[in-house]
Amino acid sequence: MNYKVLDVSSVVEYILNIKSVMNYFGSDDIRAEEIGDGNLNYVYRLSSVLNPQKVLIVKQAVPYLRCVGEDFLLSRERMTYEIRALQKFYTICPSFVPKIYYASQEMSLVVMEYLGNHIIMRKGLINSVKYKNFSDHISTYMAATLFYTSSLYLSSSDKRELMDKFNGNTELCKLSEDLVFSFAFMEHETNDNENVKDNPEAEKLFADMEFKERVLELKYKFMTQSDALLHGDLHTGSIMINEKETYVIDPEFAFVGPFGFDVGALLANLVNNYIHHSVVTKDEDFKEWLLLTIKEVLEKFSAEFLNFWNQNKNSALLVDGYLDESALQNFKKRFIKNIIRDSVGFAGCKMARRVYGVAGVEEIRGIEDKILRAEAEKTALKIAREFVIKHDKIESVDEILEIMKNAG
Ligand code: ADP
Ligand code: SR1
Ligand code: MG
Repeated sequence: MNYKVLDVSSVVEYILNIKSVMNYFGSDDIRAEEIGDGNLNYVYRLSSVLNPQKVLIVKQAVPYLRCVGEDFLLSRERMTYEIRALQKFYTICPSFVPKIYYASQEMSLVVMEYLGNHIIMRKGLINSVKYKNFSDHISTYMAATLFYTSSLYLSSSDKRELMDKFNGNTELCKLSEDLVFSFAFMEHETNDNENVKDNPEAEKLFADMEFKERVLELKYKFMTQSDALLHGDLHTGSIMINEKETYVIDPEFAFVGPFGFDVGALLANLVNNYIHHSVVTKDEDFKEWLLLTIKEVLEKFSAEFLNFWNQNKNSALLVDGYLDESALQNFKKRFIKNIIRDSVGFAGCKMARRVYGVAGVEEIRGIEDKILRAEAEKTALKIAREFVIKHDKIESVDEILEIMKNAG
């Protein structure tokens, strides 16, 4: 079928002709509602009238950016990469990725499992909900997806084949290059200019050449370092969760990039939530939980990554027997420490871009009281700056937590 943008009625007509989906529903009494709340795409919840337990999600990319409007063109082929990434990550981590029922590149859509008992993690965190399995789940997800798509596991030809499959996601990579590393730190039409205007903190940020030079180094890493297949937008709005399970959705920004970028995105979003609770709820107990969670996520990620590496001896990088055991372990430890350092740097960029850039986060931009919002923004920029400037000297996770505690 030639591409067309679906709506609540045509999505049902479309789905009635898809055998794998109809097998799931078992009857044709399907109704749809649009539930998308993201920046880019349309998401439909399809359910059976007779059997309301039967529910699936249809997500379709449209040839523009939803949150800006039809004038901001963005190629719908981004869905091709979301499909490929969902499929790849599902083979690596089936318990953390929704099951796909059907996918069509032509229609730029995917039909997937409905996570009806889960909520977007950002919303839970804003309401001070603690998720006791989260650090275990997300550290396993990140260590496995990054390790098993890298040259530390794959052969040289398999790695290049993987890169070929994702190299075409150029528009979304460019969007991140612009939005995460550039526009939010200078005068730009896409910024939240109502807030930038006559704001001394914005002026200070835009004139901070020490910070901006270091951001440029991280941007260069993002553009050139092809370590592993990344989710590419791993914020807490891309995680659906409940007290037992954790799912990672929405990998349309997937590309082969630096190890630290996904870990950094997650860190940034947990820190932004910490700032929200420092400024708005003053919930010290929840802030403690966030600090502990950040520590656990980073330490468990490092341990799991090392564990996968120790279990898999041959790869494009290392030929078994090339280094003696003690040199090998030193090399691996230094390597993983550098991933954490890069993560801290990327986290700094990702936090700072949410302050004046086009897409804010609810924890900060959603604060209605102007004075409190300004306080949250100032704290975010303070932590972000330290993360960016100090990232390559970080020796332990505790130093990251100290930076957070000292700022807020
Ligand atoms: P976008 O690419 O526009 O950011 P998302 O993939 O983040 O779209 O989806 C937007 C929203 O749709 C999510 O925030 C979530 O509320 C809902 N959603 C997406 N996928 C699912 C799913 N598999 N199950 C339940 N809800 C989902
Ligand atoms: C205009 S698109 C803005 C942001 O939304 C996505 O979730 C990514 O974070 C992107 O940078
Ligand atoms: Mg999203």
